[in-house]
Amino acid sequence: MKFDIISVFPELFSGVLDCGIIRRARQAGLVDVRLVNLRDFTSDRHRSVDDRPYGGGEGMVFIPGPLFDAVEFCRATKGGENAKVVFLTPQGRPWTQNMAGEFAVIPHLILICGRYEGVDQRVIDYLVDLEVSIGDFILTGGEIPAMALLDSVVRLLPGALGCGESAVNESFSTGLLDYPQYTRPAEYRGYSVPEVLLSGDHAKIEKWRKEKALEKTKRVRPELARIFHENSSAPAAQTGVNTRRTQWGDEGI
Ligand code: 4GX
Repeated sequence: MKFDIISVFPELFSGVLDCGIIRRARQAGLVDVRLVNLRDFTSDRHRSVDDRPYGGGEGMVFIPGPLFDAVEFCRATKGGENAKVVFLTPQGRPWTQNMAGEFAVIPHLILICGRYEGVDQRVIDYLVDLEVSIGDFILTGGEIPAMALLDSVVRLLPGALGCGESAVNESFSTGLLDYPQYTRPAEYRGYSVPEVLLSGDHAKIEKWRKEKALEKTKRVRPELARIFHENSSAPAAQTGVNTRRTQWGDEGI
């Protein structure tokens, strides 16, 4: 899988690209990430990427020229004609684990990281396939959202996780939050591990974990617990990553 990331701060990505599972996936050739500096596609003396908004108002907006040229450059690479262009923005579709599963089968993604007050609407209308939001809060730019998207997709690529790491049996694959985990020592500063986990009774352990997961989900994410209950009357709905109906509706890729 290939990612092109368009940003005015490509250096922000070195941490996530050069550590852990993403580094290993890159070394194994599972993913190829190219950082594209938007300023390389400017045409004036000051290398400007932004200008003041028509109609007035606070702040600056990314001008269309460098973004159109940068995306055309990314597409010009062999196989890139069909790349999907994603813009990270609080106005986007909320990112989910299901979307990560659907993105993991797309051969080439181009991620556009904006700054300031946003980008010229023509970029969104004529260049971007899908706007994605990583949550209802405002960051200083789209780089951290792009990292979150990249990270959640790369770990789903076949072979990206090691033997001990599995993407199948975790939160959201069950539709619930995770049950609590414990490891040694069995007692630490007087705090002990729940007795049932030391019992060796696997049926009892499984029942306890389900109860804990449901209890936690009800407390922290009541809306998830409701969906879980609706789905458990139709069990086919909860199978795992990348098996569910698309959530992109008419914005579908
Ligand atoms: N999930 N940001 C985009 C620039 C911007 C401002 C206004 C469009 C309109 C974000 C998020 C996010 C910060 C990325 C502002 N673009 N992106 N940037 N939350 O906060 O995705």
